[in-house]
Amino acid sequence: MFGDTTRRLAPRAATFLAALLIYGSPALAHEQGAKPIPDGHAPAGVMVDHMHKAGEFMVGYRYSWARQSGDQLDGTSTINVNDPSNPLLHRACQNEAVAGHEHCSMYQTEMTMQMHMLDIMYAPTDWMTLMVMPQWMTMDMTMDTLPFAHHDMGHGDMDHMGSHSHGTDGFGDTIFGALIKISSGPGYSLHTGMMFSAPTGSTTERASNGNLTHYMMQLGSGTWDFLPSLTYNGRADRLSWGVQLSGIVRMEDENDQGYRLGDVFQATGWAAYRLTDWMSASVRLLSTRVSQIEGSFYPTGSGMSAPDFPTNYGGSYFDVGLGVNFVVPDGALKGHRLSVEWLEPVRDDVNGYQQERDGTLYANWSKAF
Ligand SMILES: [Cu+2]
Repeated sequence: MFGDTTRRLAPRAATFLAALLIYGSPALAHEQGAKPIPDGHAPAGVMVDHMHKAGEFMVGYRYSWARQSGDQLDGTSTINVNDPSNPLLHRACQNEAVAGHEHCSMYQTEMTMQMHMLDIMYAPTDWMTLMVMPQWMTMDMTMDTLPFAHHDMGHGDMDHMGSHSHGTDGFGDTIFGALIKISSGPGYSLHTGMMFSAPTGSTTERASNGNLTHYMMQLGSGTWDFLPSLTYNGRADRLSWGVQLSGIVRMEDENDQGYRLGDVFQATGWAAYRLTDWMSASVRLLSTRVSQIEGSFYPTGSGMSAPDFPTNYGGSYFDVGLGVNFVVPDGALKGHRLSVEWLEPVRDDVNGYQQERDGTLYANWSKAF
């Protein structure tokens, strides 16, 4: 029955799509006349940075890779794990609510987070652009036994556990909402982002022992989140610049697992110079503040390492970004954009005990129709 319907409708749908492609695209292609410029978009790591003209549609893909594999940090200072009195061993796993685990036995030696995001934009009018951004997350972590852990723990022969890796991957949270123009004129524009994040990412990822894994290895926040932003873009000839304030506000007290990730506040500013009609280079500064996790899913978490404790999350961070943007200015591939940016950590001031960051790579492709 459904087969029949499909057979009847499929040729019609194909004809309609072909007609849309043949007749529709010149009409939809607002950029046809004007040459697209590489710095028409912000550096790769900046989201919700630009709007579209009425009727324009954009499809984009965003990739990011971030790694922590540096020193173990206590605030801004480095911990020497080979010192038997180090706080990572003696204090990072202390939690008033938890009896029994006074010492950590494991510590994080590397964590990699990758994000694949679809970036779909459509502008029904000039003053509003709608966006949907589903994402896929992949996290990998390597842990090792803390030196001296076996001396004062009741957990058996810790020094035989050694290094081990674990990972999670799957759909992350889905971001959607609208960008609304506040003001624009020759050489500048100002808009606000009213975005939301739906908790489509899992918060029930488990470790091999069946317990829920670390908060940072879960694929989503588990809460409905509000992502407000304010973006200013300016340009004069070959130079362009921008400033963006953005945040993540958790709209629920806790998720199904009984905790809530910290709120996030970011301020970033950048400048880009158009070297040729197809390439621009950018410099960016980024300041990020992340609050501690509230609540806890302990004792479901294993509670043997710092990432199992809410107090070891968040902090304030400062990064410098270097990026390049490319666009195909004309020809068959006109309007295809590619941008790459590297964010180099300058300062980590962490809550509790965490591992130092190595940096973040962003790479985007997009095309507007
Ligand atoms: Cu766009």
